[in-house]
Amino acid sequence: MLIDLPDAHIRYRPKWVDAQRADHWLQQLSQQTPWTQPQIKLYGRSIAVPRLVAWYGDTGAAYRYSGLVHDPLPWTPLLTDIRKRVEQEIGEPLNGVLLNLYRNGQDAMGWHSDDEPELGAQPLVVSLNLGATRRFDFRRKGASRIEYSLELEHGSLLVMSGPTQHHWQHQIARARKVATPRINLTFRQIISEPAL
Ligand SMILES: O=C(O)CCC(=O)C(=O)O
Ligand SMILES: [Mn+2]
Repeated sequence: MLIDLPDAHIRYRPKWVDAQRADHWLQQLSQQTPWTQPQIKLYGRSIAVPRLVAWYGDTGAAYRYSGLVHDPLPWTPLLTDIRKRVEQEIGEPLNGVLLNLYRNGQDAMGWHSDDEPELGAQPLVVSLNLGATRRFDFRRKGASRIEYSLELEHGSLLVMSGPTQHHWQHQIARARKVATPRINLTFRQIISEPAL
């Protein structure tokens, strides 16, 4: 299903994997991932981001998030398998994946675009959703009104490409009623080393 937003290219595929496989991946990734909680500096203070993360990728695919450059963990057999399936689906290579664990509805991700220079001029971001359904919002850069929202379901795939990151921001807002975890895997293609 194509999401009809101007200046964007966004595709959403509910049930990209069946529930049984999605359950298995969620359980395996919850257990085997060395989750960390990065601290960001805000007005001179250190604040823990409200979620846990892990960055995997090819050697050299260093990625900057939360203001820090992260060296990749080496691909595991499971992540290699998922990566192959995702690459087959979209027909493009992907050399890194950011795993986000939202432990419950208190965990969230603020407004941002995935427009770091190392993602190139037209960033391709392919995100796989496992576990709790969470709402994914879009707003135009420079605006505050939410223009579109999607419920990202267990086993679904969201593909953002083309000009999307130039014109739009996205967020996962807090959700008071959500009591179960969600893992999101955002596959990316790191084109160059980040400028240090
Ligand atoms: O959890 C999500 O669906 C969003 C993750 C995200 O936007 C990111 O990792 O850049
Ligand atoms: Mn993002």
